[in-house]
Amino acid sequence: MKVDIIGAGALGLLFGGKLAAFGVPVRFWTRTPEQAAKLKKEGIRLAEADGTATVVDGQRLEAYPVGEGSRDRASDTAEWLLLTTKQRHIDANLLTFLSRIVGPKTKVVCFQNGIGHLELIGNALPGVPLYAAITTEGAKRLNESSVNRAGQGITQIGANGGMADLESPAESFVKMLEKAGFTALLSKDIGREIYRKLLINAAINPLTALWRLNNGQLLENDERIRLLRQLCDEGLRVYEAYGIPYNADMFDQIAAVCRSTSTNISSMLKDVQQGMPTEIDHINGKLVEMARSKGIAVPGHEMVWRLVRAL
Ligand code: KPL
Repeated sequence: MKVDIIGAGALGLLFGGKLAAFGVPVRFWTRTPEQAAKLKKEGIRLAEADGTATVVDGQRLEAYPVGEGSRDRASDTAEWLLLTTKQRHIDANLLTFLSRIVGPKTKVVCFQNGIGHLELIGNALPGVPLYAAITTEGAKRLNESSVNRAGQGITQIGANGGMADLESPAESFVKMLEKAGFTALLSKDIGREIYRKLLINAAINPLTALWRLNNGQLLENDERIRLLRQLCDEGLRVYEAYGIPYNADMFDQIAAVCRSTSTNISSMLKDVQQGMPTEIDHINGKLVEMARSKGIAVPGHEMVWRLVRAL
């Protein structure tokens, strides 16, 4: 069962590295030729949260820059394609590239935060089975070929649109992830998980990025908690208007994520610190878009969206 990993950031290296260590043939598609060469030369160094480390020999990996030789390799298609890039890298070039490397047996799993990408990919790859992955794995890329697993999380995989006939292949993928050392499960309602994660990210990420705080510090004073709650309540009003199901304890879930990842910095703060564009448009921007088209006021999301864009 060959696996393509598109995007060798923290998540790509973690999933690709552990699958390769377990013996799955893994092919990385990187953003730069330099990273592909480094992975081939040095392999992947993967440190677990308990301090143990594994090195996956580069000889056992395939690695190419995105775009290179995709036509030649079209006959050698993977069964699973894990899209582990950030949303902002899903552009016309990447979509064209994906349409060239998928084969008749390829199934695509999207690991992005936010919403909007599944529609883009679904339109670019008609007929290709599409899954979403929601993961709480914490990983930190140390350099182009090494990654630290900050903490073991849970990865939920579900078919986009919840199509029942896509469940049985997903079961075998989930089993493969489990054998490779992940806690994974099949979700029959991944849409609900996507929106749950969207609101967690829409509340935590912009506030940590604007105030330069780690996730746990959001709970350290009443003013921060009040804003966190405001973002949560506004988001739930949007979900109500669209009939998107949510649990009544959504704010408690957000607070629980702040506590369980208290010393972590959010991916948005990380992007800001590295001077990279953030995912604000795909997270709060999408919520604002949804709210506007139903005439719902979401002043908190409007404000953080503008402020983070201006950073
Ligand atoms: O997913 C996250 C992110 O940083 O993007 C959270 C859950 C907020 C953890 O940091």
